[in-house]
Amino acid sequence: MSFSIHFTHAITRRPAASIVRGLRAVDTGNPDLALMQAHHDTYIATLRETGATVIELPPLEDFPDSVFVEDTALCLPQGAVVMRPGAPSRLGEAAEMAPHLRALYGQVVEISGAGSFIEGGDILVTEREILVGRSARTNGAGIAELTALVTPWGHTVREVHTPPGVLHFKTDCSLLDVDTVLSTRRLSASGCFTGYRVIDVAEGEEAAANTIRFNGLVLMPAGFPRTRDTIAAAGFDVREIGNSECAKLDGGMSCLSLRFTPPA
Ligand code: CIR
Repeated sequence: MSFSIHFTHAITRRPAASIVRGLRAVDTGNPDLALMQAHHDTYIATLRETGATVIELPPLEDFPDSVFVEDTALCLPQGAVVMRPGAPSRLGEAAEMAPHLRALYGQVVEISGAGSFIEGGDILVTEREILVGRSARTNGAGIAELTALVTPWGHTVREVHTPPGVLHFKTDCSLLDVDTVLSTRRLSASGCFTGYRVIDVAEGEEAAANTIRFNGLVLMPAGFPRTRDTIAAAGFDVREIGNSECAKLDGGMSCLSLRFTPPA
């Protein structure tokens, strides 16, 4: 089984009413909590359809962005790494996630340096390496700490760049199978995916680049028909999930879960 696309577990967190105070690069209006919850329910049901166990954590009103659990940790086969989010309002979310990981993993380590910042949205795990994008949320010290923690576990970390003005590295890319990456052209043009098969999202559908491959399915945001058809034509089993409310907060498919297989 390939650890980068096959998972027995996922962790999600229900959106809180405070989501209306969530961070956003451009204000396009507040998300509708009921609609976001409905989309979230479909997302979880789709993950469960693959046979995975999905642990749904309760909302955290003190952390408006806490539905975006991906940014709090990196889960690998050998252990979990608790992140240090670069957004000050999100820093405390990592400590809220740590006990849930300790319940499942023998090894849970933490990014701890006061000047180290790194968010899970900047990390793409493939079968052969871990790509980490520097961004407004992830700095060199954070990447150095992550590298020191996961190298003994047998992983190779490669630093890459997030396109200017893009929140996270994975806002613009995702893994479709062990050799195939879905990417925006502005990111793939940087050459960071040399050696992978790259499928570019359709022009004007950049927001479709953040998908997840979860067991047999590719979950993608609804509303990007040309990219959907391209992914389906490449042989993937695609599910479209409503993402209109998370998109108002720059969130997408990957942000909404931690995906992993705890050690037996
Ligand atoms: C934030 O700005 O942190 C949230 N509004 C969105 C986080 C999205 N997370 C992700 O891409 N992994």
